Amino acid sequence: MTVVSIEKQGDIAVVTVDNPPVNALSQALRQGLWDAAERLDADPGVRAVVLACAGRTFIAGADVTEFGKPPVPPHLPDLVARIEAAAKPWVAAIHGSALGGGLEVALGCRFRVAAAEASLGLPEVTLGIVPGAGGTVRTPRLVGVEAAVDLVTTGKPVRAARAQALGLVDAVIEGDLLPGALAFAAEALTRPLPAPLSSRAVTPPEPGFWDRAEPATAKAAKGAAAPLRALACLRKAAEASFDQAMAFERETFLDLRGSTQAAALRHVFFAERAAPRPAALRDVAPLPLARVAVIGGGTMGAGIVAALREAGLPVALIERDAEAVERGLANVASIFDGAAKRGKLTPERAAALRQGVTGSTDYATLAEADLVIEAVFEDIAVKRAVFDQLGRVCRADAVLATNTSYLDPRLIAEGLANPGRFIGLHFFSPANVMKLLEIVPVPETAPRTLATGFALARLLKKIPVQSGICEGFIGNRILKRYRAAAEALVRRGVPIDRIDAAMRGYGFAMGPFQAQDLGGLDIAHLQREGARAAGQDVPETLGDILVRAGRKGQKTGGGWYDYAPGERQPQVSPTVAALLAPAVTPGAAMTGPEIAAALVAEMAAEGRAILAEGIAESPAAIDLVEIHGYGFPRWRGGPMFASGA
Ligand code: T1G
Ligand code: NAD
Repeated sequence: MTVVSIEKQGDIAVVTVDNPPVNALSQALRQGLWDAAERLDADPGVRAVVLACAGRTFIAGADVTEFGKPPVPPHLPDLVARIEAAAKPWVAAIHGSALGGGLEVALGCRFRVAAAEASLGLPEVTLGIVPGAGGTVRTPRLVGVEAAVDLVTTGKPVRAARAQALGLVDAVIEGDLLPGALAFAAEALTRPLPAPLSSRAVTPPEPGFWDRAEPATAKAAKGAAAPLRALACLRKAAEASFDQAMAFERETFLDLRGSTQAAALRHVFFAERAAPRPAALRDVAPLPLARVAVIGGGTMGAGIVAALREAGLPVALIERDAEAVERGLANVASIFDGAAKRGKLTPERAAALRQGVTGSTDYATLAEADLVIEAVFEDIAVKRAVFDQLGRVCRADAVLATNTSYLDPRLIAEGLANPGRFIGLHFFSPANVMKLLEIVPVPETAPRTLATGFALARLLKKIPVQSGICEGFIGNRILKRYRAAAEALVRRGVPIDRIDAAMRGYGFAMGPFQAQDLGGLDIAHLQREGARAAGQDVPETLGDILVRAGRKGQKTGGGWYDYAPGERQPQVSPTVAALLAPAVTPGAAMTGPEIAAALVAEMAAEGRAILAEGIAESPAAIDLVEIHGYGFPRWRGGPMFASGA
């Protein structure tokens, strides 16, 4: 296959890259571009070159699948230098995404123009590396140090309009890109050419800039190594020569490429891209989703409504009585209004989102719904009554989903007519924020219903993971083991705050006890009490002792910690120490890393049991659950990756 083709439009050559799916810079593509530069330099009939891409995007970066392998020439930095040194000016015509090596190739071009929908970025730090082909050296020469630091250390792409404001692109083309780029090239030839980026100087940043940028970058990185290493490259670019900075960037790139963090982040990258489209469902068409409904407007229901609205769907919200309808609508409104207050939404957008929700108590309004998601009380009788009604009013092919956390979906579906339409869709709180969606089919679930669950995840931009049926599904089952293991350490005398600090040190935003204080200890306690009442042998936990003493978490002013009124800062609690003393044998001395290693090993052990039972399909699926549902540090790759599974 020809990945690079050349076509002449008068005295301007168009170099077209066609390397599906995302025009990644494979060896063949690098060679093809190199050869094109040679050929066009030698062609006296060519005065300028437009570099464009076929398919859905400009060059999306280096080929991530080549990262583990020895690099084969032409190396990307040499290719970028070759294009920059071309005798005729190159104009990058960018649509879709110009990311990583793709943007670096564009920086080798003398000009960059972009379609209005295009985005440009250097996401390398999200893969545990730094740009490896001049991104840290040329970017500050084009847009200044401050903007370059922002682009490179966060890895966040920018849209064309913002890119133009920064100076990253020379023009935004409205209408067809290629004719616009050709016109731009023709016009550029009438003026003196700007200097190539490698021969431009870097404007030094304000005094004290680096002293502020270093701690800010370290804080935002939360333990990931690449952002600070990228910052060091940018500093080198600002303080040393172009060649010295290029050498420093290359050295940093090669060093990080082989690192455990980079391997972990690549693992997550591929797992996330594979998750939305499981191979088993490749030939199964999902049900188109236009009319959706949510039953129950509490914490979860309101969050699910918000997520559906943000994806552009009008939503019907059903509650049990008129008062509950009002409360449910108010819950939804407060999500949007809160986002507007924090500046995340304009007030107009918040109003439009609110207006797309219709509240009702009448199931008859659901006759034409394509999808109904139930989020009522976690009570089997209540849920069954809901599905009994849904079964009677909804279309036989409408997808009927439960958001249950712990109930057996098979029992909820019992007696439902056309059970092929039933499925578990387990959202995480807050449902409009958390990326994870556990998809739980019952034995009767039809492939089309399952495919619709995955389609919904894509629509909501969530990461779907299929789970088999067991208590707590994948995520909450591992959470239970993790919490039990943390309690076991407390029983051996490891201080509660030391355990939380160890997990924060590992990269979690919060330790297990802090997190329980935030969410409340009572829900899990009630669940254990329920099991005990049903005759199961559930041993007394330390959490039970605290709840019995009225300590349910922050909402009661104390749980595992004390909280000053109105404060969220946990304080070590002498009361808790006294309450738990009879259950604690002092003595165990563990370092933070030992604590974290022990607890992550417990998560992975539960993960292995889950795999052995066929509940999860792969170790990567479990890693996605932990990263997107429970705050496991992404750069550690998840508990299975971290434990070598
Ligand atoms: N390399 C190899 N395969 C890639 C790839 C890449 N860079 N990017 C995507 N794919 C595959 C992906 O696995 C999937 O495969 C298919 O393409 C479609 O992807 C030297 C070192 C461009 C915005 O980080 O952000 O350059 O499942 O489903 O939703 O400094 O892909 O079909 O088999 O995501 O339309 C920097 C990552 C690399 C870009 C398109 N570049 N990609 O989104 O499709 S580091 C990136 C994306 C670098 C240099 C450094 C997105 C996209 P399959 P998709 P999409
Ligand atoms: P909640 O108590 O905040 O909300 C439940 C809502 O359901 C209430 O507004 C109630 O009025 C309504 N409701 C009760 N019976 C109804 C009926 N017959 N018809 C219509 N509405 C009815 O509870 P929640 O935390 O939102 O949990 C809802 C479901 O989501 C539960 O199954 C729970 O296990 C699950 N879940 C909760 C979380 C979480 O973190 N809270 C996370 C994932 C899943």
